Amino acid sequence: MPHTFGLFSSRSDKAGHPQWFVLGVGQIIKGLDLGMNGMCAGEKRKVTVPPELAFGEKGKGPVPPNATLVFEVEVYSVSKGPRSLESFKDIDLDDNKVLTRDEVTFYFKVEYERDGSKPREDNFYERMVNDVFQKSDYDRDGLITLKEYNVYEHDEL
Ligand SMILES: [Ca+2]
Ligand SMILES: [Ca+2]
Repeated sequence: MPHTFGLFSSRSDKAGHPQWFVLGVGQIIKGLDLGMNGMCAGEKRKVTVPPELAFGEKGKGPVPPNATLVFEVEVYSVSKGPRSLESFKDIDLDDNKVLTRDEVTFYFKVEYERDGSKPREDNFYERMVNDVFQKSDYDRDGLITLKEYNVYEHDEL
Protein backbone atom coordinates (compact mmCIF):
# COMPACT_ATOMS: atom_id res chain seq x y z
CA MET A 1 0.00 0.00 0.00
CA PRO A 2 1.43 3.38 -0.93
CA HIS A 3 1.90 5.69 1.98
CA THR A 4 0.18 9.02 1.97
CA PHE A 5 1.87 11.88 3.70
CA GLY A 6 -0.42 14.59 4.83
CA LEU A 7 -0.90 17.62 6.92
CA PHE A 8 -4.08 17.82 8.81
CA SER A 9 -5.60 19.74 11.61
CA SER A 10 -8.16 18.46 14.01
CA ARG A 11 -10.36 20.73 16.05
CA SER A 12 -10.16 18.28 18.89
CA ASP A 13 -6.45 18.95 19.07
CA LYS A 14 -6.15 21.56 21.78
CA ALA A 15 -3.16 23.16 20.16
CA GLY A 16 -5.22 23.46 16.97
CA HIS A 17 -2.25 23.63 14.67
CA PRO A 18 -1.59 21.45 11.64
CA GLN A 19 0.20 18.18 12.17
CA TRP A 20 2.35 16.36 9.69
CA PHE A 21 1.99 12.62 9.68
CA VAL A 22 2.18 9.50 7.59
CA LEU A 23 -0.99 7.54 6.89
CA GLY A 24 -1.03 3.79 7.08
CA VAL A 25 2.00 3.18 9.30
CA GLY A 26 0.38 3.48 12.71
CA GLN A 27 1.67 6.97 13.38
CA ILE A 28 -1.88 8.02 14.23
CA ILE A 29 -4.67 5.95 15.76
CA LYS A 30 -6.04 3.14 13.63
CA GLY A 31 -9.43 4.77 13.14
CA LEU A 32 -7.90 7.91 11.68
CA ASP A 33 -5.59 5.87 9.50
CA LEU A 34 -8.67 4.22 8.04
CA GLY A 35 -11.04 7.18 8.15
CA MET A 36 -8.66 9.58 6.42
CA ASN A 37 -7.64 7.17 3.72
CA GLY A 38 -7.93 8.74 0.28
CA MET A 39 -8.45 12.30 1.42
CA CYS A 40 -7.07 15.00 -0.81
CA ALA A 41 -5.76 18.48 -0.14
CA GLY A 42 -8.45 20.95 0.83
CA GLU A 43 -10.88 18.22 1.86
CA LYS A 44 -12.65 18.32 5.21
CA ARG A 45 -14.08 15.24 6.79
CA LYS A 46 -15.71 14.26 10.03
CA VAL A 47 -14.24 10.99 11.22
CA THR A 48 -15.97 9.04 13.98
CA VAL A 49 -13.69 6.50 15.60
CA PRO A 50 -15.06 3.74 17.84
CA PRO A 51 -12.99 2.91 20.94
CA GLU A 52 -11.63 -0.32 19.48
CA LEU A 53 -9.96 1.71 16.73
CA ALA A 54 -8.83 4.45 19.13
CA PHE A 55 -7.63 4.00 22.68
CA GLY A 56 -9.83 1.05 23.65
CA GLU A 57 -10.84 0.03 27.13
CA LYS A 58 -8.02 1.84 28.81
CA GLY A 59 -8.27 5.27 27.26
CA LYS A 60 -5.21 7.46 27.09
CA GLY A 61 -4.39 10.81 28.69
CA PRO A 62 -7.52 12.95 28.56
CA VAL A 63 -9.41 10.24 26.64
CA PRO A 64 -11.64 8.22 28.97
CA PRO A 65 -12.02 4.43 28.68
CA ASN A 66 -14.22 3.14 25.87
CA ALA A 67 -14.51 6.58 24.30
CA THR A 68 -15.79 7.13 20.78
CA LEU A 69 -13.77 9.95 19.28
CA VAL A 70 -14.99 12.40 16.70
CA PHE A 71 -12.41 14.27 14.67
CA GLU A 72 -13.07 17.09 12.30
CA VAL A 73 -10.10 17.03 10.04
CA GLU A 74 -8.99 19.26 7.24
CA VAL A 75 -6.20 18.25 4.94
CA TYR A 76 -3.83 20.99 3.87
CA SER A 77 -1.31 19.15 1.84
CA VAL A 78 -0.76 15.60 0.67
CA SER A 79 2.05 13.87 -1.07
CA LYS A 80 1.72 10.29 -2.17
CA GLY A 81 3.98 7.34 -2.20
CA PRO A 82 6.96 6.61 -0.01
CA ARG A 83 9.10 9.64 0.47
CA SER A 84 11.15 9.52 -2.62
CA LEU A 85 14.51 10.80 -3.60
CA GLU A 86 12.73 12.91 -6.22
CA SER A 87 10.73 14.85 -3.64
CA PHE A 88 13.82 15.31 -1.47
CA LYS A 89 15.55 16.85 -4.46
CA ASP A 90 12.54 19.09 -5.04
CA ILE A 91 12.86 20.48 -1.55
CA ASP A 92 16.65 20.62 -1.51
CA LEU A 93 17.01 23.82 -3.51
CA ASP A 94 20.77 24.21 -3.21
CA ASP A 95 21.31 20.49 -3.77
CA ASN A 96 23.59 20.01 -0.75
CA LYS A 97 21.75 16.87 0.45
CA VAL A 98 20.37 18.41 3.62
CA LEU A 99 17.11 20.24 4.13
CA THR A 100 17.05 23.49 6.06
CA ARG A 101 14.00 25.07 7.63
CA ASP A 102 13.99 27.69 4.88
CA GLU A 103 13.92 25.06 2.18
CA VAL A 104 11.06 23.17 3.80
CA THR A 105 9.13 26.40 4.41
CA PHE A 106 9.52 27.41 0.79
CA TYR A 107 8.38 23.98 -0.37
CA PHE A 108 5.21 24.18 1.72
CA LYS A 109 4.42 27.65 0.43
CA VAL A 110 4.73 26.55 -3.16
CA GLU A 111 2.75 23.34 -2.54
CA TYR A 112 0.02 25.03 -0.59
CA GLU A 113 -0.45 28.08 -2.76
CA ARG A 114 -0.16 26.25 -6.05
CA ASP A 115 -3.86 25.47 -6.29
CA GLY A 116 -4.90 29.06 -5.74
CA SER A 117 -5.23 28.98 -1.98
CA LYS A 118 -4.84 32.28 -0.22
CA PRO A 119 -1.36 33.01 1.03
CA ARG A 120 -1.05 32.14 4.68
CA GLU A 121 0.57 33.90 7.56
CA ASP A 122 4.21 33.02 7.99
CA ASN A 123 3.51 31.39 11.33
CA PHE A 124 1.09 29.00 9.62
CA TYR A 125 4.06 27.55 7.77
CA GLU A 126 6.32 27.89 10.76
CA ARG A 127 4.09 25.56 12.75
CA MET A 128 4.03 22.99 9.95
CA VAL A 129 7.78 23.17 9.57
CA ASN A 130 8.25 22.83 13.33
CA ASP A 131 6.17 19.69 13.19
CA VAL A 132 8.13 18.24 10.29
CA PHE A 133 11.42 18.88 12.05
CA GLN A 134 10.13 17.47 15.29
CA LYS A 135 9.27 14.22 13.53
CA SER A 136 12.13 13.98 11.06
CA ASP A 137 15.14 15.74 12.54
CA TYR A 138 16.18 12.89 14.79
CA ASP A 139 19.51 14.30 15.94
CA ARG A 140 17.98 17.79 16.42
CA ASP A 141 20.69 19.65 14.52
CA GLY A 142 18.13 21.74 12.63
CA LEU A 143 18.78 19.94 9.36
CA ILE A 144 17.06 16.97 7.77
CA THR A 145 19.49 14.67 6.05
CA LEU A 146 18.57 12.23 3.33
CA LYS A 147 18.81 9.42 5.86
CA GLU A 148 16.48 11.15 8.30
CA TYR A 149 14.07 11.98 5.49
CA ASN A 150 13.95 8.45 4.21
CA VAL A 151 13.38 6.71 7.50
CA TYR A 152 10.04 5.32 6.38
CA GLU A 153 11.43 3.42 3.45
CA HIS A 154 12.15 0.59 5.88
CA ASP A 155 8.42 0.08 6.23
CA GLU A 156 8.24 -1.05 2.64
CA LEU A 157 8.15 -4.78 2.01
CA1 LIG B 1 19.79 22.13 1.12
CA1 LIG C 1 19.30 16.20 11.56
